[in-house]
Amino acid sequence: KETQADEFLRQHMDPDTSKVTASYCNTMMKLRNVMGEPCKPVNTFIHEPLRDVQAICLKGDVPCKNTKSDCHQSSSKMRITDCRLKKGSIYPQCDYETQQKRKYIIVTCEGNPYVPVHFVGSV
Ligand code: T3P
Repeated sequence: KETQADEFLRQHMDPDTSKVTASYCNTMMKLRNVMGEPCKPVNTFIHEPLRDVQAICLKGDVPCKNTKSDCHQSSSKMRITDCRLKKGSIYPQCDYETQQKRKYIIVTCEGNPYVPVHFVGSV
């Protein structure tokens, strides 16, 4: 069974990509099997080394806006791509807009080792 940590890697990690094209999200959301029913409204891929993303869990405690465990914010801006579902897009034709950004990211972490399990957002 896929652990929450593995799910985070599948849905949110793409360290080896630096430049993305307009079709990136439509390709990646299918390739990584992030397409559920209904279409997932927003999903972020992180283009930084895994160790740098895992390190976020060890510092940078910030309050969570929801009920989830513990939130941690990166100490530097990270290269990310936000995939946003286009208006009117209906499953199974989940059509995504690709937006490259550099922002601080916020994750929740769990377990031992204490690793990212959910992407909370970017600021
Ligand atoms: P998951 O918990 O599987 O990582 O917040 C609900 C989901 O939306 C959550 O999925 C994370 C995802 N999400 C992003 O990937 N990027 C964002 O910027 C936001 C706000 C949510």
